Amino acid sequence: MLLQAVLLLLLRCLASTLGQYDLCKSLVSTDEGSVWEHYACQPSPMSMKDYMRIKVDPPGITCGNPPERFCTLENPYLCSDECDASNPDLAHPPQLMQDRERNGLITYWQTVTWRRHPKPLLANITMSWNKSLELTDDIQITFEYGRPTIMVLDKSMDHGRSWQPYQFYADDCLDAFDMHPKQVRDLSPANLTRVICTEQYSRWVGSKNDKNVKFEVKARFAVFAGPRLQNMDNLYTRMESMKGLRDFFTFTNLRLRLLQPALGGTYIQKDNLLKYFYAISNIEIPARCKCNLHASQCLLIDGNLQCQCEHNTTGQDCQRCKKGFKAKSWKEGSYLPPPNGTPNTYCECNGHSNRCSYIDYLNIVTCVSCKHNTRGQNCQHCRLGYFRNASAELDDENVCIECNCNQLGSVHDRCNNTGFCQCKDGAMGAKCDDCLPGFYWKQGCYPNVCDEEMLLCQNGGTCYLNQKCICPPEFKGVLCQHSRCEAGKDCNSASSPLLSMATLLLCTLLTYTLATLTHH
Ligand SMILES: *[C@@H]1O[C@H](CO)[C@@H](O)[C@H](O)[C@H]1NC(C)=O
Ligand SMILES: *[C@@H]1O[C@H](CO)[C@@H](O)[C@H](O)[C@H]1NC(C)=O
Ligand SMILES: *[C@@H]1O[C@H](CO)[C@@H](O)[C@H](O)[C@H]1NC(C)=O
Ligand SMILES: *[C@@H]1O[C@H](CO)[C@@H](O)[C@H](O)[C@H]1NC(C)=O
Ligand SMILES: *[C@@H]1O[C@H](CO)[C@@H](O)[C@H](O)[C@H]1NC(C)=O
Ligand SMILES: *[C@@H]1O[C@H](CO)[C@@H](O)[C@H](O)[C@H]1NC(C)=O
Ligand SMILES: [Ca+2]
Repeated sequence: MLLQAVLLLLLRCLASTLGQYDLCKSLVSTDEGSVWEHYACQPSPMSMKDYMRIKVDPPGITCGNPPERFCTLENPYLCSDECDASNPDLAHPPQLMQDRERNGLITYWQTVTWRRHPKPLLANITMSWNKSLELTDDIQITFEYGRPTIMVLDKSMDHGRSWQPYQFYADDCLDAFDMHPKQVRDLSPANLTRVICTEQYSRWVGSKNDKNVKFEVKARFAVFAGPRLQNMDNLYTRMESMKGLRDFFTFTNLRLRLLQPALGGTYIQKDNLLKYFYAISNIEIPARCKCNLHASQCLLIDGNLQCQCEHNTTGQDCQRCKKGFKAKSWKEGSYLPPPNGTPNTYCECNGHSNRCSYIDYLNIVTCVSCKHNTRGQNCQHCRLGYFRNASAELDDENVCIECNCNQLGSVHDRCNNTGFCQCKDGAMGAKCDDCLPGFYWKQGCYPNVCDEEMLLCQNGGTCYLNQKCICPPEFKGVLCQHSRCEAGKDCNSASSPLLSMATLLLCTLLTYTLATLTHH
């Protein structure tokens, strides 16, 4: 009995040192045998510099091609240093920002010097992972030879399609960005996700004193979790209730925009521009893969980080249900209730809404603002004017397809479950944009006036687009069935050069005869 209690205690102890949300499931024994119990889970933090792809802009910004001399800010007359891209010992390529340094040897990427002053010296460093990540600690960028006096850290959450500023850095925020300087410790729970400009990492302190520029993550966590992050449950609870909070720490790409190099604490000295440049020896990005609380492992597969999804989810970020689980629909896991969270293996709104509302008088919970053209209590139907895509699962964004009924040919813009519209008389086809046999299309379907079968044009007339017979001059009528020269009618009025000489002669003779007869 005592042994069992000790064992249990040991297990609890182990679990708490492992940390929360490390396990997606565990086997527990019940009266009915062993069953899996599922929990919310997330992968451990990693050093993401090992997995990032770096791109430096503009091309030609990296020093050494052609080889060039540079000086230092502390001692402007010490200009012996040289950058030469063709010599491995003197080259400073971008990958030296993410290497693992050995034997205390600092390796760094370096740009050309500011010889083109007053044209600004600009450089962009774009870091991509092709994976959603969540920051777990401070981003730290280490600058050799002084930190920039003006720079911006940007982030993208959609693989570089759109970008937003993450933090502004300047030795004079008001001057550089027209923003009042702030520090992260000025932030309160209400404005924690505000984008600030800080002067903390841009002022000149001597190039050896402080080389680091940070994006503070721990200090932001501390606003909710306490100064030593002892109360992470509180942070996780806030992550659930403040949607923007989790997104604030999420990214797929980062970009450093270097706008002005270190100046050594004085004005720009135009007679020695070789001491102005950027040099970065390391970019530390502690983060974890975002797996929506459905994976505890994230592995490099074919060069890309991928969540090892549990809870019958799949996708790069475990953002979908596995095939064969379409009855259930995807939802991200929840940190709540602590300490194990909820895997949320079922969602009522099929992924088309993340809001539900309780309707008092009907006593039902219903989804609100169903997206992707869906409707219904569980967003399980298609909106009017749309029909169900048979090859898409219920939680697919493409689940509803527009009916696209032809406005002129159909009764209304709705269709049945296979996309067939309801046609007006004479119209046919799935979209009612075709006519039944015996009808012709002219902004709708109209019965044929003439055709090749029942309604033949007579007396050599030709049928024009089923709309009318084009009759020879001597015939008229809808089907050219009437002769213009029938007795008692004046066929001369239709005189035309096409009339044959013989007909003309005949008619003249006839008229003459008629005239003589009536004069009698
Ligand atoms: C850096 O990126 C920004 C935003 O895309 C762009 O406007 C700017 O021209 C880039 N600068 C350089 C030096 O490529
Ligand atoms: C990004 O990752 C996805 C899924 O892991 C993969 O299919 C795609 O090819 C990757 N793209 C690039 C450019 O590596
Ligand atoms: C955040 O709110 C606190 C207190 O409400 C205020 O003192 C601080 O200036 C605000 N910070 C920013 C960046 O707006
Ligand atoms: C995943 O599917 C398997 C097989 O149907 C099932 O036994 C298991 O309980 C499911 N897991 C979750 C978390 O729903
Ligand atoms: C139907 O759904 C499939 C699967 O998502 C998608 O590839 C296809 O484009 C959809 N069809 C239409 C017409 O939207
Ligand atoms: C939709 O209408 C078409 C044409 O009237 C019909 O053939 C089809 O069976 C209908 N489909 C359904 C699911 O009602
Ligand atoms: Ca390095």
